[in-house]
Amino acid sequence: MRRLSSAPKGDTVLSNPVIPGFHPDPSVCRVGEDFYLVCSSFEYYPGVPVFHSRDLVHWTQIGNALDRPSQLRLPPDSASSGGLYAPTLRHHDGRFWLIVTNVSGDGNLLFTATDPAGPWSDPIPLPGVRGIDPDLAWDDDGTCWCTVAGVSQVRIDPHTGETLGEPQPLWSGTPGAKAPEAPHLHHIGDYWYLLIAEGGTERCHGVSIARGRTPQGPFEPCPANPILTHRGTDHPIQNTGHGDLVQGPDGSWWMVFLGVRPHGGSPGWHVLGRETFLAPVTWVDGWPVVGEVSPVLSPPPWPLQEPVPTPVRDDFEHGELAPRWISPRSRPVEHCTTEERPGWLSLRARGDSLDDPEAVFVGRRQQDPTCRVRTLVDPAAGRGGLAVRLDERHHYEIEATREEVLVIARVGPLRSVLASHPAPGGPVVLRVEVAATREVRDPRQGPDTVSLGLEDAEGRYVDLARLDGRYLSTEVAGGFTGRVIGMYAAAGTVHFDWFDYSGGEG
Ligand code: 6LW
Repeated sequence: MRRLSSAPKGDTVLSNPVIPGFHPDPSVCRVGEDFYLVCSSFEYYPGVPVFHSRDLVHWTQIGNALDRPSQLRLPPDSASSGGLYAPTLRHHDGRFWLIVTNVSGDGNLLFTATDPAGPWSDPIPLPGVRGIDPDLAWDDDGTCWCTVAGVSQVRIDPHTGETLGEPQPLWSGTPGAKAPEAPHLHHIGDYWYLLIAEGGTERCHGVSIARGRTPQGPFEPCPANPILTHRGTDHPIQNTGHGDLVQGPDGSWWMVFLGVRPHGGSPGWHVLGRETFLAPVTWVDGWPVVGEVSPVLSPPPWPLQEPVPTPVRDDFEHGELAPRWISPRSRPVEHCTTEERPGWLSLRARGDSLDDPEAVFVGRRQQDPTCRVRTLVDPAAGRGGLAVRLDERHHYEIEATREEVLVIARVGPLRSVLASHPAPGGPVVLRVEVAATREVRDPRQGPDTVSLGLEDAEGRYVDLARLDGRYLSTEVAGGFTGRVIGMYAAAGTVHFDWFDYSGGEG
C-alpha cells in the first residue's frame, strides 16, 4: 500500500525506505539480474530475513536464513537486542555465503546455501574470529578474508571455520570517531575498498571509506569522509550509516544502508527501528559519492518490477507461517501451531505475560508510521491478545479472557492495567491503531498515538486507551530493534482466526 501510490500526475512514487520497519544493517549482493539482501534480527526467531529484488526498489522476503533450532540458539536468558548482529551476504564459487554474529553465545557463524530462499546449512563456527559485524571477501587467488568491527582482519578457511594466522588491524576510520564497525571489503577496479560505519548507530552515524591496493591494505582514507551522514541536519531520515555497495547489471552503483524516521517534538523518537534505505552512488577520482537520500526515490535506470503486495490478512489456512512472522528467542510447535484447530493459529502460553522472555508471541514488524492492526481471538481456553512489543520491558497490549478485555502497559519498571471492558462473549476482534504525529504543536509531543480497543457486535471500534507512543520507541527503550505487533498467549491456549495489518500514509 505504501510502497507504490499515485502521484498527482499519475506517475509512480517510489518510497524510501525500500524495506520499511525494523530491518537494520543491510548487506546486499547481486547474481545476474537478481539482488539479495539480509538484515540483523537480534533476539527474534527465525533469524536473518532474506529479501529478493530485481530492481533494488521492490523487495520481497523469501525466507529467514536461520530457521531451525540447529542454526539459531537464543537461550531464555539471552537479552533483547542480543542475538544476531550485522550479517554479510556474498555469492562466491557458485554458492551464497552468510556470516553473522550471535552475541548471545555462539559467536561468529558461517552458513552456505545454493538457493538464498533456503535451506541454509547448519552453522560453521568461527571460534577464532573475535568481534562483531563480520565481512567476507575473496582475493583473486581464492584467499578468504574475514574483517570485523574495530577494524581488524584475519584469513579464514570458510569451509572449516579455521582461522589462518593472527588478526591484523586494518583502518579504524576517522581519528577520534567512535565505533568503527560494519566493515565491507569490495574489490572494485584497481582498488580494494573498505567501507565502514562510524560515529555510533544513533544520530552521529555515518559511512566512511578507505582504499588500498590489496585486501590487507595499507588503506588510504577518502578525503571526503564521511561519504554519508545526516548528523546535525534536520533531514527526515536520520542515523544514516551501516551501508553496503552493489553494482547493477547496467554498471551503475548503489548503496543500501540503515536510517530511521523520527517523529514528534524534541528529541524526536523513532519507533519502527532502523530501516533499509537506498541511494545511488557515482564515482569521482576513484571514490564513491553517495547521491541524494530522499523519502521519494528517483527511479533506477531499468524497468521496475511489479511489486508483490503483502496481503493485508493472514488467515492461517496454510500450515507454514509466512517468513514475516517472528517470535522472541524460539517458537516450538508445542506452543505455536496451525494444526490444532484448522484455519486458526493456536498459541499455548509459556510465561504469564509479555514481561517473560519466554512469552509466546508471534508478531510482524510495524512497517508504517500509521497503521491499523486487527485480529479475531478466541480466549475460551486461555488469556491472550494483541500486543505492540519493543522488548520485555516495553509493550502495550489488549488482552482478552472469557470475562473481560484489558489494556495493559509495561514501560520500564512500571506495569499498569489502564482500562477494562466486559468481554462480549465468544471470539472478539481486538484492534490497535497507530497514528503518527504529523504536525508538532508542542516540542514535547510524542512520535505517535497508539490506541487499543475492541470491536463491538456491529463491528464498531470501542477505543479503550490512547497512549503516547514514545514509550515504545528506541529513544526510550534503548537497543537495536523496533516495534513488532502480534498475537500472544499469557495463560492456557488462545486461538487466532486471522490477523490484518494495513499501513497508511504519514
Ligand atoms: C551493529 C553495528 C551497528 O552490529 O549496530 O549500525 C549494531 N550499526 O554495526 C547492531 O545493529
